[in-house]
Amino acid sequence: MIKLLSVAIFAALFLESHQRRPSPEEPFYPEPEEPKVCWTKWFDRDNPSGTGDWELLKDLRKENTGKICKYPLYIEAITTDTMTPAISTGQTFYIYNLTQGFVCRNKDQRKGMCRDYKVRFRCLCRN
Ligand SMILES: *[C@@H]1O[C@H](CO)[C@@H](O)[C@H](O)[C@H]1NC(C)=O
Ligand SMILES: [Ca+2]
Repeated sequence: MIKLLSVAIFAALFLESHQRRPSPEEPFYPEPEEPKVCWTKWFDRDNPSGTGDWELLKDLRKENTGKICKYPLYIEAITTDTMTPAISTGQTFYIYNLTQGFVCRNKDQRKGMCRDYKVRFRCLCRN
C-alpha cells in the first residue's frame, strides 16, 4: 500500500514537471546567447629588412591553416619589441585593415625603416 502510494506520488510529480508551462508568474526566459569574441595568437611572419614588414592576411592564412577565422572583426598591429600600437608609432602604413592585413613599406617612411610589427585578429569564439 505504501509502495503503491509512493508510485502514485512519483507519477504525479513526474507529470507535473513535464506539464509545466510558462505563466505570467513564472515567465520563460531563454538562455541569453551573447556572441563571445576571442583573439587569435600574434602573427609575425616578416621582418622589415627587405622592402618592408609584410603581414598580409592571405599569407598568414596560407601559413597558419585554420588559425584565422573567415570573418575577422578587428585587426590589431603592435611592434614586436616594445608592444607599441602601430597607430602610435608615427609610421605610415601601406595597408592596415581587416580585408588585407598589415603592410609597412620602408619607402613610405619619412626616415629610417619600418619597425617590426606583429598582428592578431578578433573573431567570434568557436564553441
Ligand atoms: C584595405 O587597404 C587597402 C590598401 O590601402 C585598400 O586598397 C582596401 O580597399 C582596404 N580595404 C578596406 C575594406 O578598407
Ligand atoms: Ca613583422
